[in-house]
Amino acid sequence: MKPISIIVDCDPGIDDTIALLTAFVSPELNILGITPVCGNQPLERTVRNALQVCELGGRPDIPVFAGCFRPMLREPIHGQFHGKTGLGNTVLPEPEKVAESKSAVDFLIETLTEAARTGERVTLCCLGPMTNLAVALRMKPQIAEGVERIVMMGGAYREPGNRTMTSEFNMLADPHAAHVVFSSGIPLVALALDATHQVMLKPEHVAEFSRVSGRISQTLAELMAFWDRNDVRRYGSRGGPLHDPLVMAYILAPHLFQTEKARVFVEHESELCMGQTIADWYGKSGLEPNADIVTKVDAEGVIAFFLDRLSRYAEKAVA
Ligand SMILES: [Ca+2]
Repeated sequence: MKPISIIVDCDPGIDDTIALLTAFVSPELNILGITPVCGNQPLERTVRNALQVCELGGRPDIPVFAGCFRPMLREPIHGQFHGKTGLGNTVLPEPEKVAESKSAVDFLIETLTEAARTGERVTLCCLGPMTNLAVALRMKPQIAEGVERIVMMGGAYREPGNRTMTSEFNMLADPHAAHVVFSSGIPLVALALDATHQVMLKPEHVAEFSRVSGRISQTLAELMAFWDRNDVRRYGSRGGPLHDPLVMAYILAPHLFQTEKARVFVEHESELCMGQTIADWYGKSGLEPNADIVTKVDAEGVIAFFLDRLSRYAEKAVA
Protein backbone atom coordinates (compact mmCIF):
# COMPACT_ATOMS: atom_id res chain seq x y z
CA MET A 1 0.00 0.00 0.00
CA LYS A 2 1.18 3.49 -0.78
CA PRO A 3 2.24 5.41 2.33
CA ILE A 4 -0.05 8.17 3.60
CA SER A 5 1.55 11.58 3.02
CA ILE A 6 1.35 13.72 6.14
CA ILE A 7 2.51 17.08 7.43
CA VAL A 8 2.90 17.35 11.21
CA ASP A 9 1.89 20.80 12.42
CA CYS A 10 2.91 20.96 16.08
CA ASP A 11 4.34 22.80 19.10
CA PRO A 12 6.70 20.32 20.82
CA GLY A 13 5.88 19.79 23.65
CA ILE A 14 6.23 16.44 25.44
CA ASP A 15 3.18 14.80 23.91
CA ASP A 16 4.02 16.21 20.46
CA THR A 17 7.40 14.54 20.86
CA ILE A 18 5.84 11.14 21.58
CA ALA A 19 3.61 11.61 18.51
CA LEU A 20 6.62 12.46 16.32
CA LEU A 21 8.70 9.55 17.63
CA THR A 22 5.79 7.23 16.79
CA ALA A 23 5.39 8.64 13.27
CA PHE A 24 9.14 8.29 12.59
CA VAL A 25 9.01 4.50 12.91
CA SER A 26 5.74 4.01 11.02
CA PRO A 27 6.44 3.02 7.42
CA GLU A 28 2.77 3.59 6.55
CA LEU A 29 3.48 7.32 6.84
CA ASN A 30 5.43 9.54 4.46
CA ILE A 31 6.29 12.62 6.54
CA LEU A 32 6.65 15.51 4.09
CA GLY A 33 7.58 18.04 6.73
CA ILE A 34 7.17 19.29 10.29
CA THR A 35 5.79 22.79 10.85
CA PRO A 36 6.29 24.00 14.44
CA VAL A 37 4.21 26.93 15.65
CA CYS A 38 4.09 29.20 18.69
CA GLY A 39 2.17 27.20 21.31
CA ASN A 40 3.40 25.17 24.28
CA GLN A 41 6.54 27.28 23.98
CA PRO A 42 7.60 30.32 21.96
CA LEU A 43 8.36 29.56 18.30
CA GLU A 44 12.11 29.61 18.71
CA ARG A 45 11.84 26.80 21.24
CA THR A 46 9.27 24.66 19.40
CA VAL A 47 11.44 24.79 16.27
CA ARG A 48 14.52 23.82 18.22
CA ASN A 49 12.67 21.00 19.98
CA ALA A 50 11.41 19.69 16.62
CA LEU A 51 14.97 19.64 15.25
CA GLN A 52 16.26 17.85 18.34
CA VAL A 53 13.46 15.29 18.24
CA CYS A 54 14.21 14.54 14.57
CA GLU A 55 17.79 13.80 15.52
CA LEU A 56 16.80 11.79 18.60
CA GLY A 57 14.48 9.69 16.43
CA GLY A 58 17.13 9.16 13.76
CA ARG A 59 15.16 11.15 11.17
CA PRO A 60 17.26 14.25 10.35
CA ASP A 61 16.06 13.76 6.76
CA ILE A 62 12.63 15.24 7.58
CA PRO A 63 12.52 19.00 6.86
CA VAL A 64 11.37 21.40 9.57
CA PHE A 65 9.72 24.67 8.56
CA ALA A 66 9.29 27.39 11.18
CA GLY A 67 5.72 28.62 11.47
CA CYS A 68 3.94 31.65 12.89
CA PHE A 69 5.49 33.67 15.71
CA ARG A 70 2.16 34.63 17.19
CA PRO A 71 -1.51 33.64 17.15
CA MET A 72 -3.71 35.43 14.58
CA LEU A 73 -5.10 38.03 17.00
CA ARG A 74 -4.53 37.11 20.62
CA GLU A 75 -1.47 37.43 22.80
CA PRO A 76 0.53 34.18 22.95
CA ILE A 77 -0.05 31.78 25.85
CA HIS A 78 2.21 28.83 26.56
CA GLY A 79 1.80 25.35 28.03
CA GLN A 80 1.95 24.68 31.76
CA PHE A 81 2.97 21.03 31.82
CA HIS A 82 6.03 20.88 29.60
CA GLY A 83 8.75 22.32 31.85
CA LYS A 84 11.09 25.14 30.99
CA THR A 85 12.28 23.85 27.61
CA GLY A 86 9.04 22.26 26.49
CA LEU A 87 10.61 18.83 27.01
CA GLY A 88 10.29 18.69 30.79
CA ASN A 89 13.69 18.39 32.45
CA THR A 90 15.16 16.57 29.49
CA VAL A 91 18.16 18.19 27.86
CA LEU A 92 18.78 16.89 24.35
CA PRO A 93 22.04 17.50 22.46
CA GLU A 94 22.36 20.72 20.45
CA PRO A 95 20.80 20.03 17.04
CA GLU A 96 23.14 19.83 14.05
CA LYS A 97 20.17 20.12 11.78
CA VAL A 98 18.74 23.56 10.99
CA ALA A 99 15.26 24.66 9.96
CA GLU A 100 14.55 25.23 6.26
CA SER A 101 14.66 28.82 5.05
CA LYS A 102 11.10 28.52 3.71
CA SER A 103 8.35 29.37 6.21
CA ALA A 104 5.77 26.82 7.31
CA VAL A 105 3.00 28.84 5.66
CA ASP A 106 4.82 28.89 2.29
CA PHE A 107 5.55 25.18 2.63
CA LEU A 108 1.88 24.41 3.33
CA ILE A 109 0.71 26.55 0.41
CA GLU A 110 3.21 25.07 -2.07
CA THR A 111 2.76 21.46 -0.97
CA LEU A 112 -1.03 21.60 -0.84
CA THR A 113 -1.29 23.48 -4.14
CA GLU A 114 0.74 20.73 -5.78
CA ALA A 115 -1.37 18.08 -4.01
CA ALA A 116 -4.54 19.70 -5.34
CA ARG A 117 -3.05 19.65 -8.86
CA THR A 118 -1.97 16.00 -8.80
CA GLY A 119 -4.86 14.70 -6.69
CA GLU A 120 -2.36 13.10 -4.29
CA ARG A 121 -3.84 14.71 -1.22
CA VAL A 122 -2.04 15.24 2.06
CA THR A 123 -3.27 14.42 5.57
CA LEU A 124 -2.59 17.20 8.07
CA CYS A 125 -1.79 16.16 11.64
CA CYS A 126 -2.50 19.21 13.79
CA LEU A 127 -1.03 18.89 17.28
CA GLY A 128 -0.95 22.53 18.35
CA PRO A 129 -2.70 25.85 17.83
CA MET A 130 -3.72 25.90 14.14
CA THR A 131 -2.27 29.32 13.26
CA ASN A 132 -0.05 28.07 10.40
CA LEU A 133 -2.88 26.37 8.57
CA ALA A 134 -5.32 29.22 9.16
CA VAL A 135 -2.88 31.79 7.75
CA ALA A 136 -2.18 29.54 4.75
CA LEU A 137 -5.94 29.16 4.16
CA ARG A 138 -6.41 32.92 4.37
CA MET A 139 -3.62 33.48 1.85
CA LYS A 140 -4.78 30.77 -0.56
CA PRO A 141 -8.16 29.14 0.19
CA GLN A 142 -7.79 26.77 -2.80
CA ILE A 143 -5.22 24.74 -0.83
CA ALA A 144 -8.20 23.08 0.91
CA GLU A 145 -8.48 20.96 -2.24
CA GLY A 146 -5.05 19.48 -1.54
CA VAL A 147 -5.95 18.23 1.93
CA GLU A 148 -7.18 14.66 2.32
CA ARG A 149 -8.32 15.45 5.86
CA ILE A 150 -7.22 17.10 9.06
CA VAL A 151 -6.72 14.89 12.11
CA MET A 152 -6.37 17.27 15.02
CA MET A 153 -5.91 17.24 18.76
CA GLY A 154 -7.86 19.97 20.45
CA GLY A 155 -11.13 21.08 21.93
CA ALA A 156 -13.37 19.86 24.72
CA TYR A 157 -16.99 18.92 24.07
CA ARG A 158 -18.70 17.01 26.89
CA GLU A 159 -15.57 17.42 29.03
CA PRO A 160 -14.67 20.73 30.66
CA GLY A 161 -11.57 22.57 29.46
CA ASN A 162 -8.02 22.04 30.65
CA ARG A 163 -6.74 25.61 30.39
CA THR A 164 -9.89 27.44 31.37
CA MET A 165 -13.24 26.16 32.62
CA THR A 166 -14.50 25.78 29.07
CA SER A 167 -11.46 25.55 26.84
CA GLU A 168 -8.67 23.23 25.83
CA PHE A 169 -5.21 24.77 25.38
CA ASN A 170 -4.80 24.52 21.56
CA MET A 171 -8.18 26.10 20.95
CA LEU A 172 -7.70 28.84 23.53
CA ALA A 173 -4.20 29.64 22.24
CA ASP A 174 -5.60 30.59 18.83
CA PRO A 175 -9.40 30.44 18.71
CA HIS A 176 -9.52 32.57 15.55
CA ALA A 177 -7.29 30.10 13.71
CA ALA A 178 -9.46 27.23 14.92
CA HIS A 179 -12.55 29.07 13.66
CA VAL A 180 -10.96 29.51 10.22
CA VAL A 181 -9.97 25.83 10.02
CA PHE A 182 -13.35 24.50 11.20
CA SER A 183 -15.05 26.78 8.65
CA SER A 184 -12.83 25.68 5.76
CA GLY A 185 -14.92 22.74 4.55
CA ILE A 186 -11.94 20.37 4.90
CA PRO A 187 -12.91 16.95 6.34
CA LEU A 188 -11.83 16.93 9.96
CA VAL A 189 -11.36 14.38 12.72
CA ALA A 190 -11.28 15.93 16.20
CA LEU A 191 -9.50 14.25 19.09
CA ALA A 192 -10.61 16.44 21.97
CA LEU A 193 -10.20 16.03 25.72
CA ASP A 194 -13.27 13.75 25.55
CA ALA A 195 -11.01 11.26 23.74
CA THR A 196 -7.61 11.96 25.23
CA HIS A 197 -8.78 11.75 28.85
CA GLN A 198 -9.74 8.13 28.14
CA VAL A 199 -6.08 7.20 27.64
CA MET A 200 -4.01 7.84 30.73
CA LEU A 201 -0.29 7.19 30.57
CA LYS A 202 0.21 5.72 34.05
CA PRO A 203 3.48 5.15 35.91
CA GLU A 204 3.29 1.41 35.20
CA HIS A 205 3.02 2.16 31.47
CA VAL A 206 6.02 4.46 31.65
CA ALA A 207 8.10 1.62 33.11
CA GLU A 208 6.99 -0.65 30.28
CA PHE A 209 7.70 1.93 27.58
CA SER A 210 11.18 2.55 28.87
CA ARG A 211 11.82 -1.21 28.96
CA VAL A 212 10.99 -1.76 25.28
CA SER A 213 12.20 1.38 23.53
CA GLY A 214 15.89 0.62 23.08
CA ARG A 215 18.15 3.57 22.49
CA ILE A 216 15.51 6.23 23.18
CA SER A 217 14.37 4.55 26.41
CA GLN A 218 16.03 6.91 28.85
CA THR A 219 14.73 10.05 27.16
CA LEU A 220 11.28 8.57 26.76
CA ALA A 221 11.16 7.55 30.43
CA GLU A 222 12.15 11.08 31.49
CA LEU A 223 9.61 12.74 29.22
CA MET A 224 6.81 10.40 30.24
CA ALA A 225 7.60 10.66 33.96
CA PHE A 226 7.41 14.45 33.69
CA TRP A 227 3.96 14.07 32.11
CA ASP A 228 2.38 12.62 35.30
CA ARG A 229 -0.22 15.17 36.43
CA ASN A 230 -0.54 13.48 39.81
CA ASP A 231 -4.18 14.59 39.90
CA VAL A 232 -6.33 11.61 40.83
CA ARG A 233 -9.30 13.86 41.59
CA ARG A 234 -9.51 15.01 38.01
CA TYR A 235 -8.31 11.97 36.06
CA GLY A 236 -9.27 9.08 38.32
CA SER A 237 -5.71 7.77 38.43
CA ARG A 238 -2.07 8.81 38.42
CA GLY A 239 -0.53 9.64 35.06
CA GLY A 240 -1.19 12.10 32.24
CA PRO A 241 -3.60 12.02 29.31
CA LEU A 242 -1.97 10.99 26.05
CA HIS A 243 -3.16 13.94 23.96
CA ASP A 244 -1.19 14.45 20.73
CA PRO A 245 -0.01 10.87 20.12
CA LEU A 246 -3.64 9.84 19.64
CA VAL A 247 -3.56 11.61 16.27
CA MET A 248 -1.00 9.09 15.00
CA ALA A 249 -2.89 6.19 16.58
CA TYR A 250 -6.10 7.33 14.91
CA ILE A 251 -4.48 7.42 11.47
CA LEU A 252 -2.70 4.09 11.86
CA ALA A 253 -5.22 2.11 13.95
CA PRO A 254 -8.65 3.66 13.38
CA HIS A 255 -10.42 0.52 14.64
CA LEU A 256 -9.49 1.62 18.19
CA PHE A 257 -11.70 4.72 17.95
CA GLN A 258 -15.40 5.55 17.64
CA THR A 259 -16.64 8.86 16.25
CA GLU A 260 -19.83 10.89 16.02
CA LYS A 261 -20.50 13.50 13.37
CA ALA A 262 -21.41 17.05 14.39
CA ARG A 263 -21.15 20.65 13.36
CA VAL A 264 -18.49 22.32 15.48
CA PHE A 265 -18.36 25.98 16.43
CA VAL A 266 -15.40 27.67 18.10
CA GLU A 267 -16.07 30.58 20.46
CA HIS A 268 -13.81 33.47 19.50
CA GLU A 269 -15.73 36.48 20.80
CA SER A 270 -16.69 35.90 24.43
CA GLU A 271 -13.79 36.28 26.87
CA LEU A 272 -15.47 34.00 29.43
CA CYS A 273 -15.77 31.07 27.03
CA MET A 274 -12.95 31.99 24.62
CA GLY A 275 -11.75 28.93 22.72
CA GLN A 276 -14.68 26.74 23.71
CA THR A 277 -15.61 24.13 21.12
CA ILE A 278 -19.32 23.51 20.82
CA ALA A 279 -20.73 20.49 19.01
CA ASP A 280 -24.20 20.60 17.54
CA TRP A 281 -24.96 16.97 18.44
CA TYR A 282 -28.68 17.23 17.73
CA GLY A 283 -28.82 19.41 14.61
CA LYS A 284 -30.02 22.61 16.26
CA SER A 285 -27.99 24.86 13.93
CA GLY A 286 -29.50 23.52 10.74
CA LEU A 287 -25.96 23.22 9.34
CA GLU A 288 -24.28 20.08 8.04
CA PRO A 289 -21.70 18.35 10.28
CA ASN A 290 -18.12 19.49 9.64
CA ALA A 291 -16.24 17.07 11.90
CA ASP A 292 -15.99 13.51 13.10
CA ILE A 293 -15.55 13.84 16.85
CA VAL A 294 -13.90 10.92 18.61
CA THR A 295 -16.16 9.87 21.46
CA LYS A 296 -14.75 6.50 22.50
CA VAL A 297 -11.22 5.10 22.60
CA ASP A 298 -9.99 1.57 23.28
CA ALA A 299 -7.41 2.70 25.82
CA GLU A 300 -5.71 -0.67 26.26
CA GLY A 301 -5.50 -1.11 22.52
CA VAL A 302 -3.94 2.32 22.14
CA ILE A 303 -1.29 1.69 24.81
CA ALA A 304 -0.46 -1.64 23.14
CA PHE A 305 -0.23 0.16 19.79
CA PHE A 306 2.33 2.65 21.14
CA LEU A 307 4.31 -0.10 22.87
CA ASP A 308 4.58 -1.89 19.56
CA ARG A 309 5.61 1.23 17.65
CA LEU A 310 8.13 2.56 20.15
CA SER A 311 9.69 -0.88 20.62
CA ARG A 312 10.93 -0.45 17.03
CA TYR A 313 13.66 1.81 18.42
CA ALA A 314 15.16 -1.31 19.97
CA GLU A 315 15.49 -2.92 16.56
CA LYS A 316 18.70 -2.58 14.60
CA ALA A 317 16.81 -1.42 11.52
CA VAL A 318 16.23 2.01 13.05
CA ALA A 319 19.26 4.27 12.70
CA1 LIG B 1 0.91 19.94 21.09
